[in-house]
Amino acid sequence: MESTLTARDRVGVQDFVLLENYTSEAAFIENLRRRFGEKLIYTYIGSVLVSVNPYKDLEIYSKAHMERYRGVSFYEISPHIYAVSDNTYRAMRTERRDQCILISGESGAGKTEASKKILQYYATTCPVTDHMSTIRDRLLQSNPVLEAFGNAKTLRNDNSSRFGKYMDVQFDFRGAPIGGHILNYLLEKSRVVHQNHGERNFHIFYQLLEGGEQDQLSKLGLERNAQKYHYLVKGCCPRVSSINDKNDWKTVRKALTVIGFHEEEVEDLLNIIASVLHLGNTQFGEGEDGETQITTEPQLTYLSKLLGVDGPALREALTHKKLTAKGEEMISPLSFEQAVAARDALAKAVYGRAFTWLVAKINQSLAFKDEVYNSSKGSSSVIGLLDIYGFEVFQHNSFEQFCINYCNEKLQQLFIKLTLKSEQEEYEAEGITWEPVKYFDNKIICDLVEEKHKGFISILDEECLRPGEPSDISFLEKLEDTLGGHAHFVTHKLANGKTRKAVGREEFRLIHYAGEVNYTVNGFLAKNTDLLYRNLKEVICQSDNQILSQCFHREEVTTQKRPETAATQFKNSLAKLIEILMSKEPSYVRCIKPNDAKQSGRFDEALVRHQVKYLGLMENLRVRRAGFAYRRRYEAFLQRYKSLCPGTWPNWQGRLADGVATLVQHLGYKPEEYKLGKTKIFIRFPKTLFTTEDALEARRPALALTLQTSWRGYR
Ligand code: AD9
Ligand code: MG
Repeated sequence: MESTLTARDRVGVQDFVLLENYTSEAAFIENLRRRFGEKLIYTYIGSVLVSVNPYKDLEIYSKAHMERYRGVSFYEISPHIYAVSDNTYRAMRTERRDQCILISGESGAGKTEASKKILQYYATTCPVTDHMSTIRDRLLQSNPVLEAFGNAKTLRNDNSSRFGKYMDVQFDFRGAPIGGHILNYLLEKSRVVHQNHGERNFHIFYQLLEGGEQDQLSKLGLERNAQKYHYLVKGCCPRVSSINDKNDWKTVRKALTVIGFHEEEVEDLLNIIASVLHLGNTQFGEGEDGETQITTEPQLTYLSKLLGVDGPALREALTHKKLTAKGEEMISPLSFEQAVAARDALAKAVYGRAFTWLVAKINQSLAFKDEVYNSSKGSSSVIGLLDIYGFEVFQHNSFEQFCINYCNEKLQQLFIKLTLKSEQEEYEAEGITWEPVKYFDNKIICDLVEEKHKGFISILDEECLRPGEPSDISFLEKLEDTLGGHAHFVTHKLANGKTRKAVGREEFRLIHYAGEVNYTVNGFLAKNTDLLYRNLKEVICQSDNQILSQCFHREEVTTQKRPETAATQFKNSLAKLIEILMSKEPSYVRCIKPNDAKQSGRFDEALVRHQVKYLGLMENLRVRRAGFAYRRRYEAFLQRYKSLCPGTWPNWQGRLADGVATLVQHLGYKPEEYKLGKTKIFIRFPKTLFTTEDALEARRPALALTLQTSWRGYR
């Protein structure tokens, strides 16, 4: 293998663990900045990969690059997403333990790109047979489909994932991919009916309009012009220079075929997409008696055809609601605003459920088929990839940010627990005394949100279900009553009766592990109940559209049971996710966005500093450095330094541990500088290692430079 080491690779330290001044945030950021300046976007904290989005193609993802990382240890080669992919894969194979790679970072930091690169690495480097190539192709092709339906152009990212995603890739005993499964989290449904200025709806709408064939569009009653559709122009941004909707449509159509969608299913799916657009163009006005009525007849005709429902029933359901009072059903007309809200709720529900259906359908096609892979029964392992929204703080933060930040609290807790656990386990396995590390345990914030009866979500649910007239403000008051005085919950009211200016009257503030966030309480109740009028549901339940009839069940309208609220659903799905992750061995990729302008070569220090904080990287480094800065297996250590000691040169014949002991005694290591475990040497300070490296270079300058290791990169 050729040497991968050049002078450029030696910029800064390749592993933050070897920073002299490891508690200094400034030194941390300076190291990132210097490396970024040399297009070295990857740096480790131990085995955690920190990645800075380069916003340009660095040509470091070719097949040749992949080959270079196969079977090579972290310390032998410069940091890369392929190193993490490969190490995880090898750990899965050799230890026969399920793995997961957790990718985090704020919007636009490069999470989705990272997850795609990992998947491509496996698709390219793992062995496959004919059967398996189908699964491999489907795994790869699930991405464009999910991105079309679940991603959108936002101010922060032209291809922003508007849902969280966890994907299991299943491998057989030979290490070949044989199946997959996707879990999706909290799609941002509100985008279907509204987009902020400069943002778009989900890609699929624009793709269909740009790329769909003319007769197809005619059948759907659509015009090839996004400007005509209210739901597509709220953000005044139907076109994006970095996006080619027409080409993307072709990719998505092909991907749907590869995944195994039938033509009828694709047709049903497109009918739903088109019906959302027609819903957006459905207008209401006042009839002669002042009642709300639909004023756009052609839309209604298309809607009943595309949704496969009875026209008059749909008309009535869009303008009336059904109430049950004292056991009797009553029909009452909707006001103009209520009708608009009912229409939007229907669009969101139909789209949201179609997305869930899509994921289920992809899962069916990725499912591990026992009868095909009979031989590998019972011996498969899994690598899970988590690409989920990072911590978010905007000018205005609402229910969505609350859920996202709560999710990040849970993941941070898992991260701390697992990092500490693996440190502790390693020390114990090596027979070295475990030195407890002090850290901030954010369990207190997780409890604040999710505790039964007195936690945030319980209070929210209670208020949503309360008879009478619950409102966002009454909810805020309840929060104050129950959580006031909690160290991590603050409102505008101060204990002395005065007002805290930094928090508005309709806001509350949570002190997250990553910082303080003010949330506007407006909309919390509505978003949590996610209400769709019962009579609209009844109409859709009878749909001829196969997808809709699978998504809307009759029991929903007949049962007295209230559906789970959005927050509780999210809480439960997060609990399941944490359980899944806990059962696997984790690796981490922490993504950082270098600037807000999506520009290459620009490193905005203040912005990066924020993210270093939100990602808890300093804490991570502190925990990793608390004991020993560096550890290395005996054979690797001996192999590298044996030439520095006559007693170990040219070959040590005895026990490895004795060889290392002889070597470090000769090098003059002091007892407090290192410890010898069962299979590894632990070095407390980076300086010790640097001195040894200097000795090596002084002795064999030419040789040291040609060794394909990254040790020299640590300076
Ligand atoms: V969001 O939370 O879904 O809004 P992500 O997923 O973190 O966000 P994404 O991976 O979509 O961000 O990256 C944003 C853009 O940055 C991509 O569309 C690329 O243009 C760019 N990017 C990200 N990573 C790389 C990379 N390794 N090399 C080159 C990259 N460009
Ligand atoms: Mg993404």
